[in-house]
Amino acid sequence: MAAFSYICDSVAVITMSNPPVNALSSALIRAVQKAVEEAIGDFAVEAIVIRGDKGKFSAGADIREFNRLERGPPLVSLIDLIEDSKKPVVAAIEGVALGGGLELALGCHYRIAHAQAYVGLPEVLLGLVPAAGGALRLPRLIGISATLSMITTGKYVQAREALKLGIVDKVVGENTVDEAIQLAKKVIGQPLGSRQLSTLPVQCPPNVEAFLDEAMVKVKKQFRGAQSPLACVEVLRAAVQLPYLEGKKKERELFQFLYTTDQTRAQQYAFFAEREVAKWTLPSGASWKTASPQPIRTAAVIGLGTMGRGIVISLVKAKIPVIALEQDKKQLDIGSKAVMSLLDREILKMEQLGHTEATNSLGLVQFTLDYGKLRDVDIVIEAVFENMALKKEIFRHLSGICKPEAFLCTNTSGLDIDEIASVTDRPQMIVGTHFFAPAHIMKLLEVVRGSCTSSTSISTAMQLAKNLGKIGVLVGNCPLFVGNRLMLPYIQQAIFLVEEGNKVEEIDRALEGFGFAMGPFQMMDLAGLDTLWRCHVEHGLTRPEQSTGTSNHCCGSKRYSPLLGILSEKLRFGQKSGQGWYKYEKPGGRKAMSDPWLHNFLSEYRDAHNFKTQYITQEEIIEWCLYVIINEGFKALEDGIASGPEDIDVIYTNGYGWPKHTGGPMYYASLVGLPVVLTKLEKYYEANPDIPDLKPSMFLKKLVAYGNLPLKEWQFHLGSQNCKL
Ligand code: 3H9
Repeated sequence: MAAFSYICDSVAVITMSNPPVNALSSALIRAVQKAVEEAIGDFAVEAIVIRGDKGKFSAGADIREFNRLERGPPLVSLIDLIEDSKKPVVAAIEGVALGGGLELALGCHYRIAHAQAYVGLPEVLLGLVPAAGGALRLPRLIGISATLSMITTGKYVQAREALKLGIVDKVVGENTVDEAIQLAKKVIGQPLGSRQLSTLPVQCPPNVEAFLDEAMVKVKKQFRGAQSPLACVEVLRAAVQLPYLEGKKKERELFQFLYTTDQTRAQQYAFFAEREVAKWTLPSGASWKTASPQPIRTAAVIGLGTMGRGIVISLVKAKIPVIALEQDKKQLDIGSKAVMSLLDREILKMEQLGHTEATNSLGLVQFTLDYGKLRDVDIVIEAVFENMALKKEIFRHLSGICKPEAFLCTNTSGLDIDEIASVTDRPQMIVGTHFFAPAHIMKLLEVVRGSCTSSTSISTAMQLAKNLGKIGVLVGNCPLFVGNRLMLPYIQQAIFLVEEGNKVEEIDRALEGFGFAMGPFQMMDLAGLDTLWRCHVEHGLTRPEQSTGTSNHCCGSKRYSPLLGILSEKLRFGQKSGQGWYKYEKPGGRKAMSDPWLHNFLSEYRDAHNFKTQYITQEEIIEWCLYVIINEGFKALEDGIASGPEDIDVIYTNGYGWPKHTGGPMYYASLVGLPVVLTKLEKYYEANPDIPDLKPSMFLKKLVAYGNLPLKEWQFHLGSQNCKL
């Protein structure tokens, strides 16, 4: 676990070893503690270097131990032991120093980092606060403001930025441990007082109380409903107001309180779920372990609209050369300008983060009108708008031009992959890659398997997702796949509630209160009402004879609202046209304002169509809107389109703004209790038999019949016979 060896007679090098990320398990902490005590007690040792095995310092506390009763020897006392050592201790940081790993490094007197390493205090992402002195030592080193930004967001900081901030003393390109040993030797015998961070004053801005009050307001708004970012501000307040030892008590109290909450459990579940989804298996037995991804050295993107632009930037950021193709000169000019300006912004951001090589990215994009240039690329990602005929024409063309080994992907939000594959000479190499806008920022990639898609193609697409810094989730091929399939009933339900007299603002407020970054109406305005309407039309979800409102609100026996179409016909597209469900200061504006025109229009619409007004509470709004997502989630599991509840949760928390501190729709359902969800759905469906989305899924009923089973056991009752992956 931890070994120490002598180098040059005087420096003890302690190596932490707990693969794969040297997480600080109880056993590792115990071993490091023993090694440090030995080194301190050994007369032959004059300085100590602590490093991590296999190029990684440490990813912090062992999260797998969080659910166990054994809490092990506290990391805090190990860090205190290091800081109090009279012999200088140097941290040699390679790979990562995160959470408790960085806290341990902050207890060391000096820190040297490899240029590719990064550091951070991501406890907040697990619903916690740093609890081994990180939030107390860091502001003494880099000040309150920089610490606040790091601990409330949990962001990772690249070594060069860490150097600028003052977190590390030196950044090296190679031989980190040798450099650390040299530094350790150099400082032997020097006073360590100024290097013991806990003894230093906190660096504060002039009016620190007002600064923290303001920070609290901002954080509340930014992380709606999440407790841990607020607790992070509280820890910082303690760092400012209290002496170090009392601050430590407060830090412990907050950690212990958070540790027992549902939010922490939900966020830890989300952490492991994000890693589980990479471990896909097909009914044939092929899996992430058996299939080999093919290398992607070059790529092409077809279509430079919003999605295509973001996809090009994603590829460039992953250092993959891209050929970007448009259909005519005018579109190419517009698209290439937009890509270059996005790229400039991204390069600037990357340079500010210390990526000096970022400017080279400019040379990685080539724009063209010529399909012939796509002959040798390893992968093509088509990103034209959602139209089956157009997509088929493009794939037919690609099939004749691209080399036989090239993978052909379609960025579609829900069209049939098999139909697209059917026009090509290589259906086994056709994959759906559903990116989310803005594609260079959003972390989710739905990887859609058509009935012929090979395991190698899946493996390659999943690996590409990882290389792009995204989370790939494998889903089956059904209309709208998983994400949008669950989203549709949510949107429809929200619109039905408006028809019944509830205000768009109230519905948005209720869902934002639940933790969504924006409610359904602001989300529709952002996506574009015309785009959504076109998507409804393309997927056959509208009544063709009725795009304008008449008195009939049924499609067959199903309730149907024409409102999206009516607003689109009135050119109320949302943000882009300056008016939609809200009005905006100008076309393209972002500040949503309540629109009296819409309120009048809706009131006339309700009167004209004899809607009965049914105001409901905020709690009921949440239930009506979210339980249809959950219900559809159970149906997707039943249909074998998603392989497990974790997949749905990862899709929702990473692609649809579902708050991570509730784990995702399926985890949330398990938290509320499946019998409660079922009873409510039954009640709502009974009152609205014309809304089939409220009809409880058979799988949900089956699970409830077994009692309130924990989420981990759902899979067992699902069986694999239905799996469409
Ligand atoms: C903390 O430190 C609290 C303190 O304040 C003190 C309290 C007293 N523990 O992500 P990957 C596993 S809280 C256990 O696929 P990558 C992970 O599950 C902690 N396991 O690789 C996976 O397992 P498997 C604060 C961990 O290269 C494997 O390692 N620290 C931990 O893409 C590979 O992970 C964090 O929040 C852990 N701490 O990324 C750091 N970390 O192979 C969280 C990872 O079985 N970790 N595993 O699926 C990360 O951000 C990324 O994992 C890391 C590597 C960047 C390290």
